[in-house]
Amino acid sequence: MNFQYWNEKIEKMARVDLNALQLQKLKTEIGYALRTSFYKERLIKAGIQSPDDIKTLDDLNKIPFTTKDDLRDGFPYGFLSIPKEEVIRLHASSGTTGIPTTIYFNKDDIKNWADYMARCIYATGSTKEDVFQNMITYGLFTGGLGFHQGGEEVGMLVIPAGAGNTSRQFKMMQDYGTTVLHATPSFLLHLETKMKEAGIARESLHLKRAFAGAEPYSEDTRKRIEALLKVDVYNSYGLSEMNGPGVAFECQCKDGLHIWEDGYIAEIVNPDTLLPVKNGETGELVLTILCREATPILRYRTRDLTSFYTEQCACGRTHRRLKRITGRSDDMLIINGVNVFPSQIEEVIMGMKEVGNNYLIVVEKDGALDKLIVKTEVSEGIFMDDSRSLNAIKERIRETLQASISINPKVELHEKGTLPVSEGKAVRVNDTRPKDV
Ligand code: DLL
Repeated sequence: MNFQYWNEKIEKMARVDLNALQLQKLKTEIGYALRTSFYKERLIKAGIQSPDDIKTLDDLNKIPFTTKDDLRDGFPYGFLSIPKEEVIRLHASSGTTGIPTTIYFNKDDIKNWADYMARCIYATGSTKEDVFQNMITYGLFTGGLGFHQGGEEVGMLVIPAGAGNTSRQFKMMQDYGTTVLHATPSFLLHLETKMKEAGIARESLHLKRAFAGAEPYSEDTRKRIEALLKVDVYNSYGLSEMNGPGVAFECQCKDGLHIWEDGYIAEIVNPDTLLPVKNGETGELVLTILCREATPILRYRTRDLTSFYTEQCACGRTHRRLKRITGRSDDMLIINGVNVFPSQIEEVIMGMKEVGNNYLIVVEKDGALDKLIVKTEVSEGIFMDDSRSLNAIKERIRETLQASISINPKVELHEKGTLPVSEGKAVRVNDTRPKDV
């Protein structure tokens, strides 16, 4: 394979040099943090009065973790480290509480973010020759503008298509000769369903690759999208608190996501003890940003569960790779006492050829007990009036799920294209149990 690097010197930097660079940038970031009302108090309490109190990377351990609640408590300006007139943009995510987590950027912060995004896009083999259709929400959500700037930085022709409206998306792909797509994995699957419905021949399109992220998905889902749309799919990870997309991305090897360690310090901890896990073990990802001045965030608990690969990647990049995010420490379902992650269910069903492109997990109370219902669409060629084969399929899905998650679910089959599709991130779980139980 012919690998290409956006910034070869940094991407292939020796570990000692990378660590030295991290230390230097961490000290700078501590300087920014000491200017914010939130961290000033926290850091001084932790014995850090100035950047010089950080002597080695291990001194990071002196700094308390930051949580989403802290960011909300600091709303609106508790984390701002520069005068307001230096701020040129904000992004925000609202979540369920109504108080938005708001991240501010100055000019250099936006430049840095675009540069990391360009690094990600270029690592997939994309170049200025590509036509890039960015089919994700623009606005306060970081996915739209984040990828947009990165694509422009690479020099691609960027189409700011936004999310939804599949027929318009197909028209743009045909009119402009789109070669690269960006969307959530659930939207890419939906697109394939709609493409068949609209009678659009794959050969009439010029697609080569797709970037898919912003929500968890399994390796089988990747393979499915690749087979259906005939594109290479690259996993993209990020979160608004750390700019948005551009934190970690797959290279052409498609085997784990390189986390850009000159921009982020990554730790993986046990979510209960908050102590580091052994290298290669799964735990919660904790991130410290090293590439933003306006809103420094130190040791942020992402809640995302992952692990580090222990070996270096074949592409020659030295920045460590994260395994596909399997879920969040706060999205685990407890069903009659058994723990299950939605990603485990997806992993089973997306590997079954009878299952179509969309599914929904419902959890209900059935008397005193919990009931798990897995609703899936059936794949093409399976007819809803053939009750004998439908029953056999249901039984096969039920048995396979039970063997894997130790819960006996009820399985419901739905016709292709009939389960709800959301424009943004897919809503995969509907837990209707009363919250106080
Ligand atoms: O989703 C930023 C983004 C936009 C990433 C576009 C990639 C592409 P938030 O809305 O703040 O930001 O959501 C962040 O989404 O903590 C994960 O739980 C989840 N997530 C993001 N990417 C992935 C991925 C954007 N590739 C939250 N795999 C994160 C699994 C992901 N989960």
